[in-house]
Amino acid sequence: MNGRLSVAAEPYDFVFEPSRAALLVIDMQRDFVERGGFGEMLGNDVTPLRQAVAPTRRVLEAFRKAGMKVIHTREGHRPDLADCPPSKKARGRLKVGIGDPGPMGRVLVRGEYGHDIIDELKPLPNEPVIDKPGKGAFYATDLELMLKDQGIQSLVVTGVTTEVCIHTTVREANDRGYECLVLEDCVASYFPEFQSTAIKMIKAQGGIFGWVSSSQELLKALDRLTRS
Ligand code: TIU
Repeated sequence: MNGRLSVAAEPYDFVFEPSRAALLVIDMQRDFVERGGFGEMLGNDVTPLRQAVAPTRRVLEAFRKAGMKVIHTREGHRPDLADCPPSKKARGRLKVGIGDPGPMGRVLVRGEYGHDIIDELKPLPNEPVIDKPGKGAFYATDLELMLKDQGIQSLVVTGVTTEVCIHTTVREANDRGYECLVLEDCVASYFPEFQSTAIKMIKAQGGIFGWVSSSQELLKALDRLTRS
């Protein structure tokens, strides 16, 4: 795992050291990706999010095969909702909102079936899962400590949703000095127009927040690594 890898990306190639990189799989929870969860309670059709599952699984498997680090996140709250801002609970004036019983258990509450990660992307025991109360994965979590302790500098970012938790996390990471590669087919939005605009916003202005590539390009690079 020595030497740097280069992935064809926009606005230019993303170069990283595999031993100092991690795959971030953000919020691939039933609550966002399946019917009857928080995403649907917000008024969304969840089907566009399913498109990210298969490519993300291929990338996840490639990271595991290469012995590279993987970190998962889940958005949600303590059962007593003590870490849920009242403003967040009230937002949207939902009939069934955060903490209320839904078809997959209490909405966006840790320990409930809906809060957990979908079976296709189930974390392995050696892959940390960061429980986050906000949209960003750095806010009120130990993610930054974990990245520092493991010498991670580069993040390959996948998950949902592109303009909400992906953007917030990539912006937080960028401000902290991490380099982020967002895989366009491994992130998804409930809104097609937000998906394309959010992707453009990341790579515009010389890569103002990060780089954008595809699962295919990333897999090509990892293939070179595992063959060498
Ligand atoms: N609503 C929406 O698009 N997203 C979220 O509430 N959370 C995440 O993006 N994970």
